[in-house]
Amino acid sequence: MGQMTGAEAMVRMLQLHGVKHIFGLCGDTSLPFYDALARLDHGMLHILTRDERSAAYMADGYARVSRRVGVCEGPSGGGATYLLPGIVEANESSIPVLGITTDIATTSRGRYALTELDQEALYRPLTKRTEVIDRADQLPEAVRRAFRAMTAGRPGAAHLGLPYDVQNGQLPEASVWADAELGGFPSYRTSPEKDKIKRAAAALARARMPMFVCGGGVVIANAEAELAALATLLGAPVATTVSGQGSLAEDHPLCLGVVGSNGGTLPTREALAQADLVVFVGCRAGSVTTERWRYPAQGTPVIHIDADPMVPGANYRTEVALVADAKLALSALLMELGKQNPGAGKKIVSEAKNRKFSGFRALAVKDDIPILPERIVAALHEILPRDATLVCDAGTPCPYFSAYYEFLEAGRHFISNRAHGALGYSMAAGVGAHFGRPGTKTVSVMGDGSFGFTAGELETIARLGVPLMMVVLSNSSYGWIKAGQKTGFDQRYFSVDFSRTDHARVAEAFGVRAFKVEKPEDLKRALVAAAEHGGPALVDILTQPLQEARAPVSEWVA
Ligand SMILES: Cc1ncc(C[n+]2csc(CCOP(=O)(O)OP(=O)(O)O)c2C)c(N)n1
Repeated sequence: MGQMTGAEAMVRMLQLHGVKHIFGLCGDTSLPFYDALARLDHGMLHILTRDERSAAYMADGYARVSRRVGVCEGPSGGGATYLLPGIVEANESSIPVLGITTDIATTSRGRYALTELDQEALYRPLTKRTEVIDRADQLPEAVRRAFRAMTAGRPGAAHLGLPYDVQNGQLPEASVWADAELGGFPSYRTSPEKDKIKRAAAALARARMPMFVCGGGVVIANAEAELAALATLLGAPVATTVSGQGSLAEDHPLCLGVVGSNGGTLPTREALAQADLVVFVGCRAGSVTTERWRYPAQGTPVIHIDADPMVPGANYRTEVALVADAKLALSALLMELGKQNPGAGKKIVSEAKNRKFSGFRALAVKDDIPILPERIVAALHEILPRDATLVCDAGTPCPYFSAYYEFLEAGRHFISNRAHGALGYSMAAGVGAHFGRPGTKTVSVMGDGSFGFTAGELETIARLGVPLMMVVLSNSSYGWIKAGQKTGFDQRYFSVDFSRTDHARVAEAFGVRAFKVEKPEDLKRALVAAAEHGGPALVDILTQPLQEARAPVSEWVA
């Protein structure tokens, strides 16, 4: 019987699961794995990053747009700790990302080997599955388990540790097989219970004004068409969380847009208050979406659809919990409901949107210096194609683009790291999103705080010629926190300001085409030039500080 090494088997197992891209950074313990990648003909592209954190964020952005497992890798010790932030974000955001960390040899354990770390203990609370593989012959099963864990039920991240001697060990070729379908997600969809569908449908039919509040789970389950059909049947408005954007195209007459403390506005909150039945779909009803569990008001009748049984009932008393895949649950409700008289949802939506956008439009034409965020959002919306993907960091970008940038196509066109909102996500996640959906324009929007976390990846972007458009909203401060000090702590500004960096010059030094914009009249020209430039481009915009802006944020501490 033919044999292969553990390192070769890892390469083949990824290939058999349909992996096409691996984001990562080399290390001593990874040498056999890299050598197998170099020697074998596998059709996978390895994207060398400048920080494992970025590799994990790239895998995350990649998975979000491609519906395929994102794969990242790094070495033991610092590689394993640096990969972690992206793995945690993906896991909490229900995105399948596989983190592979190589490790010291099993025979060196406990002997103070350089970079030794209990990887399994580190990753266990933060992933759906973690396993440090002890013997080469256990590798194929461990990889299959990781792919099942990542893609079935509520999707999430997994970690595999690959010790040096396991990479060099032998195993039978025949044990190397995989179910290619597990390379995409969601796999193994579960149906809702029939009697619960009947009860939920009866409640929906009785309701005068049902409304949907959709989280990231609708797009993850690819349930956009079923949602649109059900909302239309009922005439029910569809609100979303920040991550739920793309559940319904925003020019749909029933799409209310984002609600909550980050990107929600008074008109959208008041519209939601008119619901006499709320259907949460793929949504955890967390602190941001519900403005700390106040909107919708406690006591509003709730139907909750979620793949994770721990979610329904966590935050609202639930009339019917449908623990199921969102696509299957929504289509079962559609079938059960049959014909209905649609309610007056369109009127509620159009009134709320008119109120919300009239305030926005008045600010979007102002000539203030520094440039207002409203003007930047409007200019980007005007010049970018309708299927562009925007990746937004925490700070100014997330609430502004959530509230005011209308995503006209359903599906994943907005990405933000909403589980932890760690700064420095968007540049790397934008690279991953580009590789996941190379035919469309990807734009990463970040504050200057975020830029500082991630600037090293400009080299990766330039080296690979990634046609990513980057926009830096520069206000020389950690603006979100400064705004919190303004509103909650009597303007006692403390340790939130830093000095101005010329981000355009930094980008140019890396070989990235760059533009600096200080005056509003120069804004659109620079954005068009960056968008039309075939390669990587960055636009550095001197932007109104967040604490002075009229940000669509109801609470700075969520
Ligand atoms: C890794 C990390 N550390 C700290 C924070 C807390 N935090 C949230 S927003 C913010 C300020 C963001 O500053 P910047 O990126 O410049 O954007 P701005 O708010 O100024 O638009 C900070 C420090 C965070 N989100 N992530």
